[in-house]
Amino acid sequence: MPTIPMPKPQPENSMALGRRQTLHRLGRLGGAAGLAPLGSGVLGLAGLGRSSRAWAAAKPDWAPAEAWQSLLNQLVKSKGLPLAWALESLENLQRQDKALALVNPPPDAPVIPRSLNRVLSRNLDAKTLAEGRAFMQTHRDSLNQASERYGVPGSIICGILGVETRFGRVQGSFPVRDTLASLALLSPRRSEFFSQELIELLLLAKSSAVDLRGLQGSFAGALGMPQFMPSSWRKYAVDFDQDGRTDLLKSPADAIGSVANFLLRHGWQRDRPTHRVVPPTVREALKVHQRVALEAFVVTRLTADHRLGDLRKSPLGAWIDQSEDWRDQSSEWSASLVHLPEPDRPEAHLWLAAPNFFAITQYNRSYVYAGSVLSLAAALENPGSPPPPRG
Ligand SMILES: [Ca+2]
Repeated sequence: MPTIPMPKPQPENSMALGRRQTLHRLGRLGGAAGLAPLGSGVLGLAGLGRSSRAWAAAKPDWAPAEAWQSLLNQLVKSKGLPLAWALESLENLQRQDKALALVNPPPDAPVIPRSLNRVLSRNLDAKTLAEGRAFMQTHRDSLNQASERYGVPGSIICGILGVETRFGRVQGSFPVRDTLASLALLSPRRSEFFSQELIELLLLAKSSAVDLRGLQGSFAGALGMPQFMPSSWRKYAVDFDQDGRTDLLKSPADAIGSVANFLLRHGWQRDRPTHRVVPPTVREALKVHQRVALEAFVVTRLTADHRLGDLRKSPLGAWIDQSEDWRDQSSEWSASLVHLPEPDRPEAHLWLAAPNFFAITQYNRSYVYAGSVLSLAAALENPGSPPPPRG
């Protein structure tokens, strides 16, 4: 997840934060009792003793006092963490102006229209394909084991790791703690989301060997080979090489198992197809009223909302059943049609999408993202295969 999940036009990021809460004894500075309630309009600095002075003194000079207090309140009151530990974890924060600018572009910044073709040309270049084939070869055993355990093919896992970080090579160079703190304390957009992710990061560091100080990631705080946000790391990462620690930064096996576990937990269905690209020739052969009839099966959300049985009765029915994979599926199974965007050609790409397509959109909430992952996966799975139809 190298990019901040953008909320429009598709639904908000739904990755729930980990609910696991650990109660700790309050630290020597007093903890929750030292923090004033939010919303009082008064920060309550006076008369609260050493703990208030400690958190006020620890505040970065660039952080608004109320946001700082809110963050500490969440850590200490909601999560039950020691104030002393929280302050130490947030010591010497450096404001990350570049991350703030990337998350909050100016209103007049040029908008780059989304384009499947452009994203495919970036993600299916010769270097990425060569790196991907080498990665698949080197980590064949882990990929096979993950496929066996979670039901997700190795090529799909590689598609995600390739699009996210070029198989771990490009993991981001933003200091994650300082980046999330800057976004939590200063970002006009989604500061609550980043606050929760910062808290998850601190909890992750507390419960594992992850060293906060040297940790680098994306401008939105995504981490490691699969670019998990801290909440996803805590919720879905697995120690797949069983060396006693879950390491998404350096262990390809852990990254492979964690991506597969994430997809399974977001609805991946073993041994089912993901999608089928509707070829332009098939669409061009349709009459106008048939094209209109297809629109009833097009979704803009992140779920397959139609019955395959109804799609079989649509003008695409014969084409769907040409595919053995699709012909074998029950009529009660779910599928829908999606348009993938191309500037000025809104209907350039039409894909038949199964629940597994939409599971990938839970990783990054975009049809273009899923299309890119699936196209890279297909290219890695079938070297020499023709490039995907470009609409
Ligand atoms: Ca491990």
